[in-house]
Amino acid sequence: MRIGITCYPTYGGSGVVATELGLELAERGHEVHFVSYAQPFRLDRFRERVYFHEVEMDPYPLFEHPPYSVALAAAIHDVAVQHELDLIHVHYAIPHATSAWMAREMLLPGRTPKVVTTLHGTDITLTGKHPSLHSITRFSIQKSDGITAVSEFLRKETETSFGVNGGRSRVIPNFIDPERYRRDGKPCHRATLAPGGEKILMHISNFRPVKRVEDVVRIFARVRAEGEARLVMVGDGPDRPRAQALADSLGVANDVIFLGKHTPVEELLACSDLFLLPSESESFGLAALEAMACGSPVIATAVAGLPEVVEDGETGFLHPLGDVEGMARSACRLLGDDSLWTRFSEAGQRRARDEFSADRIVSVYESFYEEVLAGKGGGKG
Ligand code: GMT
Repeated sequence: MRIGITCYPTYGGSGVVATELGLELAERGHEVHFVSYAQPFRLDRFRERVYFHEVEMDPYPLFEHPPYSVALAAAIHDVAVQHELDLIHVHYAIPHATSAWMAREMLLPGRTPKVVTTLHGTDITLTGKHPSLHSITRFSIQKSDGITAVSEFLRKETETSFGVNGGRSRVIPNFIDPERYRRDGKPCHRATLAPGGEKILMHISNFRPVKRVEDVVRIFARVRAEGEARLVMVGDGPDRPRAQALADSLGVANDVIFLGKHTPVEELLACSDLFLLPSESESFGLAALEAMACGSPVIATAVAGLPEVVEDGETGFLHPLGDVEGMARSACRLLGDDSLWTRFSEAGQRRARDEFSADRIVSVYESFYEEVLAGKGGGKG
């Protein structure tokens, strides 16, 4: 198949999933064309059958708000014509589903690629709900030939908030490559991150308010009060200064390392003893899955799609939103009981490998593409 993929290219789970999917598809012999405003950050070296098309936009004083959605539509259209795409797969509905719809409308009948939209999270739970975007988001999702959501939670939300008939969308969860995400992955940075043999707690995100990074620091401060530990904060975003200030005021700043953006994350996760994800909402929680695959039990909130990834009492502990005290207690319990920790760590690795391996999930995407191309993806309307 010749497949176009559009995603946000910077840090963020939807871009990671889109890029890894494209790379896996290329490995399987498909031709993959990424179309975006910048090179997806995991597209870091030459791969056979993988192409990147940058969306060009000239700055112009009149464009206080540059019309990216339109430029993207034109780029998708041009790539579709030039490379005779069979299918365009867009990740994150806004504005990608709309641009894909525009591109398809521009094409000659009979030569139109099918459009698949994968919903990732805030496109449904936050931004897409805003009155200024709701009707066009709904329209563009409905016009897709195939719709996937990364969790059952998100599929239901799409049904409730956008009236997308449940039968029209398919749940295809996120995935990891178990060869890369593993406990014995090399190199190991434990000696650098925790030179005194301290336990390592880790958090990886884009530090947006939805991630509640201050809760991460509060949980850590309670754990640190009970024993030697270090917190490794990976990523960057608007709430980083607040988290840093809080670590200072709680007297734990010396044990909190703010690494900033860092790839590959699997190098870090392989030496994490506990992964903290106290998010307000998480339609899936790819970082939690990556942590589990690397043998790190997860302490998270029991919200949105997280219970579909982290099994409470098996691969981690889930707590109500804001229950910093409870999450700290669970963290201390796991860190203080080696056999419990080992059981959770092994169960997490097993679950990641058995349920969410790239091998398995990419095949599901391929079959879904086949269905869509055969006109069985749920239809438009
Ligand atoms: O929806 C977002 O906030 C953006 C998106 C991203 O690009 O990081 O994150 C969502 O998609 C990820 C990949 O499918 C999921 O693992 C995240 O849980 C999800 N974020 C939220 O639902 C807040």
